[in-house]
Amino acid sequence: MKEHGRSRLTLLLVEMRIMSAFLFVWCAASVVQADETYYVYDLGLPLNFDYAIPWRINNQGIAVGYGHHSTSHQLCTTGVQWTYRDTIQFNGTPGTECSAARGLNDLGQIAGYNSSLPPYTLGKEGWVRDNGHNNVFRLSEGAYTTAHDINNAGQVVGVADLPYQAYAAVFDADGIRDAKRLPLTHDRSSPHDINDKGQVVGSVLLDPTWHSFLWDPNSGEVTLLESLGGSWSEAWQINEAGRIVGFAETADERSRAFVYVDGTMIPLPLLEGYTDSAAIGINNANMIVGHVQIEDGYLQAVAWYPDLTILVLPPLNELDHTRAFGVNDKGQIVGTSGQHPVIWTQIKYLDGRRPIDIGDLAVLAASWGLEGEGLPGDIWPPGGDGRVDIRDLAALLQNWLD
Ligand SMILES: [Ca+2]
Ligand SMILES: [Ca+2]
Ligand SMILES: [Ca+2]
Repeated sequence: MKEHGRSRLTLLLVEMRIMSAFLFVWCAASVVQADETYYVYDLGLPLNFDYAIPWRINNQGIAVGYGHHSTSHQLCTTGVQWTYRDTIQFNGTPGTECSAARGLNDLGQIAGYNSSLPPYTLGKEGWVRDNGHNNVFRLSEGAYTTAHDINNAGQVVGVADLPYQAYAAVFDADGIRDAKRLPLTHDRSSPHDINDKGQVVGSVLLDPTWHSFLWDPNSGEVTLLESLGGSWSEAWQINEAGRIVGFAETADERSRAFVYVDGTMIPLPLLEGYTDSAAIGINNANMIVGHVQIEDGYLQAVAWYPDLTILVLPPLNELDHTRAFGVNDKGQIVGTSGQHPVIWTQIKYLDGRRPIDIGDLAVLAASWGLEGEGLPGDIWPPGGDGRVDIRDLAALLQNWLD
């Protein structure tokens, strides 16, 4: 009976999800251009990985994140970089075999860290990968150090020392210098993002809950963000206009995605039937990505447009949990579908009509094997690579009858 009850519950959840997807399509039809759609594309699990998470994507379409190798300790991850052609794994140094890549800039410099196997006796060391070389550093001799993000001016943010303190420093040919620490008395803190103006956002543990902070390391000014009527909040990314996204507690103790605009916390809309949400990424077009969740259950990746309308991002496989983490200025989104790293990209229907079908295949086939600029079938990688080949066909087929 129990089994039966559970499967009925699962069925109900599935039905709820399908219904909300329907509701969405119906509601959003007026705001999403008919000739545009979001494709989902599998970035590929590195060999022998159980899962992989692409966390951020830059304007060149390079994504970085981390995953778990099946033979590693369960708490040990490996940093990964994806381009449209291949993946690179970042191996740690002796004694710090685990790694993660967390942020990158448009020059292709990547911020990350290595860590030892639990119980972390050797702690962590930060690195900036520049021109294929990992420049490993600790902020002070022997100190626990991580790197979480790097901006286009080479400013790095991370956590250093014990207890964990947020820092901002400059990375250049001489390594890491001019480190500044978050000027607050607190138990621990973690910065998550820095923009090109040098503004830093993250979370700080105070009395005794987490609060979002906005910090300008140059002036030393710190602003604490409110929650959404509850007690805690976490800030995850800031764009060049100073808009901040994250999630915060509501008065009814739920987690809710927010965008902070000119000093005001704005809760982002939920989908019908969902109780919780989180916003993790924002680009300079004010597009926001994250997920909505049914209480302790279904995770659905979404994007919020600047007018706060909500777009459901399609899964690789029906019923996959999906999450979105990063979005670049071209609107390319990275996240996960099930255990797989994915990219969502907006491209046009080749034949001008939904769905992706034989009409689109015919357009692609007409330019098959050709090379040149602006070929109609050149849909992959996003923006085209001047060739219509098997990779373009694969991108089309993965979204057949979308
Ligand atoms: Ca950044
Ligand atoms: Ca079509
Ligand atoms: Ca192509």
